[in-house]
Amino acid sequence: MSAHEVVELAPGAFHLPGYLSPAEQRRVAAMVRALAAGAAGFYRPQVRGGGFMHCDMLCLGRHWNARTYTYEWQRSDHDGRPAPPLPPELARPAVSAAAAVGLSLVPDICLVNRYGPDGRMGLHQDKDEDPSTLDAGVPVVSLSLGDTGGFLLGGLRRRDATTAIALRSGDAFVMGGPSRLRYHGVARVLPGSGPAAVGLSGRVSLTFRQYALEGHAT
Ligand SMILES: O=C(O)CCC(=O)C(=O)O
Repeated sequence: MSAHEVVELAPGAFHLPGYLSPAEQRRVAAMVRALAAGAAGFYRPQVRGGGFMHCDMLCLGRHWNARTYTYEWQRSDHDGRPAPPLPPELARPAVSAAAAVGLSLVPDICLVNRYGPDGRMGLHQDKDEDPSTLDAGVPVVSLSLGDTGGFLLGGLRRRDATTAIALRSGDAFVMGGPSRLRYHGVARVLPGSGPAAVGLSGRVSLTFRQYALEGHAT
């Protein structure tokens, strides 16, 4: 039984408000700042149609190509640099958040999203991982830092109704099991709402994923 507050919004969809302590938020934020200052930092992905996403991204472990919607080792849609490795100590709280709701995640990918005051992300499914993990309902776990994000949780069809959830600095969100392929997005960011001590401007979300089950695709 988890000592943390857990709100189950649907089978397999869990909001864990305040999952990261203020000290943990500062630790994760410091790691994000260090990664952002590295050779392969944040960039603004350009999507298939030529438009740009409304957030910056930094992919760890594997790179998510915004033009092909596939994972790859190099940032071939940006600067060709290899995706930096995912540090296990960054992934640790995502593993424990999944365990807190009875799910198992061995993350090898983290997409770090950085939203400015006008940042948002349209409704989408996270379905570019290997079918072995999608079929098994291996969760995607997000950690939120900085400004509050207006997160939208939808259903399994794009047209399904959505529920709005405020994701505040320190919150974790888990989508696994029958909710693994739910549509979701970020409608808006509340500028200036985050704790200054975290030391990040805007909102940063870290979404941890497992590409494949052991023995499946490489
Ligand atoms: O920023 C968030 O909370 C959600 C990010 C997201 O939907 C994604 O990375 O697929």
